[in-house]
Amino acid sequence: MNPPRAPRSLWRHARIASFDGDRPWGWLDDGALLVEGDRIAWVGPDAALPAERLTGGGPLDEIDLGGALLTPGLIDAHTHLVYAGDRAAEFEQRLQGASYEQIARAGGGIRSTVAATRAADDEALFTLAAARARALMAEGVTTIEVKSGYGLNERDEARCLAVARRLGRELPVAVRTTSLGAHALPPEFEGRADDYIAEVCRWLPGQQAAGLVDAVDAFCDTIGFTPAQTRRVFDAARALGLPVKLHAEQLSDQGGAALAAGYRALSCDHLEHLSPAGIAAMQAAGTVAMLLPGAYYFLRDTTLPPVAALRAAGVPMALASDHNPGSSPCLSLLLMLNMGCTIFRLTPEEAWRGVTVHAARALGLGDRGRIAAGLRADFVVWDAGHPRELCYRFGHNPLRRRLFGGMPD
Ligand code: DI6
Ligand code: FE
Repeated sequence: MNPPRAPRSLWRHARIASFDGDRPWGWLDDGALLVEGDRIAWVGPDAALPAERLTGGGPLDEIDLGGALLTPGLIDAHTHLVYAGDRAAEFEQRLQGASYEQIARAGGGIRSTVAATRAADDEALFTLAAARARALMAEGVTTIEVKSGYGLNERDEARCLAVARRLGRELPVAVRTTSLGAHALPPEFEGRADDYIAEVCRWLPGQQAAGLVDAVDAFCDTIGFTPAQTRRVFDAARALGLPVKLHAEQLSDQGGAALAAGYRALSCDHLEHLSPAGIAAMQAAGTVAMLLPGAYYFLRDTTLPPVAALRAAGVPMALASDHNPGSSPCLSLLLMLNMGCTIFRLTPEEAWRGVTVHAARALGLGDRGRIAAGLRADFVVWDAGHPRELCYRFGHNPLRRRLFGGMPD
């Protein structure tokens, strides 16, 4: 049996921010969008709608948007969505003066989430992750990257990746999975980080053979892994033809961004302590800078990522929630639009490109993140007149309709 085809639909009189082409915002003042199946068949000025495209080809559902804003579906290209438990008590400890690093070194932090995740069964993990995914989707997200990294053994890493895959099968959202075994050292490997890295490398072929992994990530930092250990993980990924990305320069400058750029990384993420050499290497490699204002805010960091220098170098910047229980328990990409502007001083258009076209690039996906003929029909209609309004307000969700592959929610 053929899967049900999404109906043909024609969306008229929209203000469209397409992020396609050279115009600011890819702006169309009175635009129209024709959807056929799961693809955008045509987009352009409403007055230029080609009549011959509208006849034949089956029934056409026509919707007059009356000047409402239409944008690409949002892409959250850095999340740790699959885990159990929470870290509210750790939050309280931090309020009393303990630092994120001190808590991690004392065996709390990521390790406490690992214990809770290992103890949860598949169904519980799925239920928790699905609720988080739905919260993101309610704000217009249509593609989510999901990392492992709270299993930290062969079985539990594979379980977490399988839960992420299941999200993509059972919810109307696209999921890209990233294997992050090199997130933290599990307690059973205390003092044996090199042995643990050998394990992480050993798991990758099996994860790939099971169809569980689209990319490989690591946490290169003083409380994570060294550049040499990161290199071993990346060599294992490269041997399998898997793209890499890196949690780089979050708490200190380890030269991780330049290292990752040497492997043509899709993205380097966090980057608060990024050096000029790191920027130059990312620029040369075409690596996306993934900015995560939620973690910066929640850890009360004081070193800003070098946004002006990234901009001057022409490094594409993406924005993501970094949803995780320790450093960014945030389920709002709209809030990241606001924080990207207020805290990181992105322009509203940069912030928007960060959750659309540049986020797609950070996932290696050329078929989404813009409104253009031939791309996936993942788009959102907002009760707003201009996308800058969504950067300006916060704690406000003006979503009217979300379309995933041409199918309305
Ligand atoms: N950096 C982060 O901000 C998250 N992971 C990482 O490498 C935090 C993960 C956690 O604290 O649970
Ligand atoms: Fe992260």
